[in-house]
Amino acid sequence: MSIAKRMLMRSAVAGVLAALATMPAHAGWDLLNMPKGVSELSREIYDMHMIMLWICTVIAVFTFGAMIWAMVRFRKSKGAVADGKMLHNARLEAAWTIVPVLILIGMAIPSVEKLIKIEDTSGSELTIKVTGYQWQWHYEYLGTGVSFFSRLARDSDAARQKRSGIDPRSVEHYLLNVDKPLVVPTGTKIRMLLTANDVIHAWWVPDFGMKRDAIPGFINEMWISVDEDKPGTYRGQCAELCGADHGFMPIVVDAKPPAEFRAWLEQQMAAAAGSRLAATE
Ligand SMILES: [Cu+2]
Repeated sequence: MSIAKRMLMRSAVAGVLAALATMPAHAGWDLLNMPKGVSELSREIYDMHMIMLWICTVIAVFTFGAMIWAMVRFRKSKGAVADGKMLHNARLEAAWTIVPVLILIGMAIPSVEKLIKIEDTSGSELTIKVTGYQWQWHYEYLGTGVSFFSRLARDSDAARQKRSGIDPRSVEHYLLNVDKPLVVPTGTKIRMLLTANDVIHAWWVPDFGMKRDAIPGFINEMWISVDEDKPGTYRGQCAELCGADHGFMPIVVDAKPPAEFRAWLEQQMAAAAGSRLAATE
C-alpha cells in the first residue's frame, strides 16, 4: 500500500470514529436493545439475552477476524498458493465440533431453566383472567367479583376518526391510553389466565417481559411480578393481528404498592357488590 493510500485510509477510519464519538448520547441507542423491564422474569431474560449476545459477539469477532486475516494475508496477488497437503486434520475437526457443542450446551441449560420458570405459576397470590375482544380487553379478578372492560381512551378514539379535525399530537398518550387500566400490586406473583371471546389476540406489555396469545376456547397461563420498587404505569398493546381495530386496543397497567392495591380492590369489590344488590332488588 502506498503512503498516500495508507494516509487516506487512516483519515477515513479516524473520520468514522470521530463521527461515532460525537453522536448525541440520546440518539435512542437504548431502543436498539430489548428493555430491561420491571419484573423478575424480564430482568432475568434481559441478563440472559446480554450474556448470549456477548458470547455471539466474541465468536463473530474471532471467526470473521480469522477469515478476513486469512483472506488478506494469503491473497492471490501476494502469490499465495493453496497447500495441497493439509486436507484433513482430525484434531482440528474434533476441536471445532466439540467446542461449539459445549458452548451450545452451556447456553441451553440456563435457557431451559428460564423456560421452566416462566411456565411455573405456582405460589401466585392473585389470579386475573384476561379476555380479548374485538377490540378491547376484559379483566376479571377471580374470586373477588371485580371485573371490567378496558378500551381505548375516548379522546384518542375521537381523534383517530376520519376527518376528526383533532390533532393527534394534542392527545396525551395518543392510542396508548385506556379508559380503565388494569391495576396490579407490586412485589406480588400474579397468575394471568388468557383467553378470547372472538378471534386470537395477544396480551403484551414489554416491560414485563411476557407476551402470550389469548385464544378463544383455550386458557393460556402466564405470570408477572412487578418489582417492589417500580410502581407506575406500564403500557402495551395487542400483539396478534385481530381485525380492523387491532391497533386500537392498547393495554395500560397501573402497578401500585400492595397496600394501595388492597384499598383499590376493596373499593372495587364494594362497588361491584353494590351494583349486584341493585340488580336483584
Ligand atoms: Cu389484536
